[in-house]
Amino acid sequence: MARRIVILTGAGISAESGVPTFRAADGLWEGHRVEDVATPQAFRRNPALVQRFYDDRRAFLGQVQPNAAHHALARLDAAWPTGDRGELLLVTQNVDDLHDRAGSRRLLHMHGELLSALCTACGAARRWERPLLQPHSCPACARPDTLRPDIVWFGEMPYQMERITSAIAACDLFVSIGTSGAVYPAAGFVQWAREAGAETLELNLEPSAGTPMFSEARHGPAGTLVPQWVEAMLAEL
Ligand code: BV8
Repeated sequence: MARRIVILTGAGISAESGVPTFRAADGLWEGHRVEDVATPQAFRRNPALVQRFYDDRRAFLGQVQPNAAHHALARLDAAWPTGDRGELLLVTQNVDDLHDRAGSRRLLHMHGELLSALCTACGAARRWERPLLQPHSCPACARPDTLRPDIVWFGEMPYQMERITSAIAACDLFVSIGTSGAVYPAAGFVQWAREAGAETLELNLEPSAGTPMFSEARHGPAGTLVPQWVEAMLAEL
């Protein structure tokens, strides 16, 4: 029985909640070219466009709910042991708050969060729910109009990489859910897990760039596959 589990999620787990994925035909990137919004250069060049892109997505969170896949992972987190009897870590690439709202606790957002703002003056990150494209002051240093989205853009270092690498090195099961395997370092996690001797499972709507790396791949909607997988894991407990 797997004891130490690392789960990676991507935009596909939020698709059935109505959150657009990045690379589908109607995807987010369709509306905006990647280099227009998700890089520090874009932010320097056109801060209003970038702020508005994230303000729109932050506001949209109020219209979506966690789906059966988010809730199933939260049930697994609540039931799965910790310490030397087992471990679980949910690493999400998603910047939405659906895992948080579903109740996952052992959770980290490696690419940041829409509901957080980062001060370009003092470096503090604080919870932020309103638009940034309006006059504001940093909750930490009080300077005016210094906040940016607390999002990891292309060319920036993802958050908590040490914690992620040590969890993968120690895991015996790595599960990837709803990600295309297009962006690194997240797309390389399955390789690290294989090198650690872990079992690797992909749950995705269709084959991804990483599928050949997984010891097992199941294809279908996360809202169906993830609860099924979680129920089987809970039955093993
Ligand atoms: C870094 C936040 C280093 C923004 C994101 C060449 C080779 C290797 C690497 C690079 C390279 N050139 C550049 C790089 C580095 C670059 C990179 O990987 N580029 C790619 C384009 C090649 N990476 C970086 O820059 C990263 N940082 O490398 O730092 C460094 C070292 C030292 C010092 C400084 C820095 C940082 C990348 C982070 C970018 N930010 N997100 C935002 O959200 O606005 S990336 C964004 O896209 C996501 O967070 C995610 O990570 C990524 C992929 O998206 P997915 O989540 O997979 O979504 P996608 O739409 O692609 O796929 C959805 C999947 O779901 C599909 O497979 C679909 O089939 C499936 N699906 C759909 N519906 C369902 C479903 N599955 C189940 N059920 C359903 N219903």
